[in-house]
Amino acid sequence: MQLIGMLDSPYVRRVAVSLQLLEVPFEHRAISVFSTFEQFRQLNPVVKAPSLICDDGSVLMDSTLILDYAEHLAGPDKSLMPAAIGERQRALRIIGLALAACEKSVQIVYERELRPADKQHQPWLSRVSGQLLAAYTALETELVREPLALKHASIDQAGISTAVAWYFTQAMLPDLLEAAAFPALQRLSAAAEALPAFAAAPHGLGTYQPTGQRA
Ligand SMILES: N[C@@H](CCC(=O)N[C@@H](CS)C(=O)NCC(=O)O)C(=O)O
Repeated sequence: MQLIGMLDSPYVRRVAVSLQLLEVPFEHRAISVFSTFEQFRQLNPVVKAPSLICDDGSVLMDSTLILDYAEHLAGPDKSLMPAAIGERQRALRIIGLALAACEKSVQIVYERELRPADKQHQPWLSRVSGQLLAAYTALETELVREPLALKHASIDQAGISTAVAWYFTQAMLPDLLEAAAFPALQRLSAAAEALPAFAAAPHGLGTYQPTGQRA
């Protein structure tokens, strides 16, 4: 199967990291929804990243739905989601916060980069920045209350999504949040980025290289 989209998208990156940990083989094609819009449109007319071209040619989109498919392909033994209801509830809360942080970060990036400077709407930026801060404040509180597992064999979807979101925001909007005020998120991010699955799919314009292959 093929994962379509750039690794500077947190949604594409959470899928690329997760597919590795689920041991679902895939080819990554770093096609941009912006600079290579037409090429992307040929693969998925809706032009949403990530898109997953399944082995039968069917095209899935939305990272969470792609991960649902990948989880079922991999089987319950490899799942990145906890089965016990209490742990699952916490994982879902954390993933929801991480996805909200991704969404708010992307909205700010689009507002800053796609809209002409004189058309930027400050009340909207303030609103979205406040929502972003709220999401990361809640994530920090969750991590302080109970740290997430961070080893290759134990990191789960909550850890992956949170680490990917935080790295993305820091990379794209370094002026927006005081990173030192989020020490638990900083620790999680540093540990996650050191894992082979993160290193093989680094944030940026590159292409995922299976571990052991030349980058
Ligand atoms: N909820 C979606 C969000 C995906 C998303 O918004 N991706 C962006 C790239 S970061 C995109 O496709 N942007 C182009 C567009 O929306 O037109 C997911 O989880 O995959």
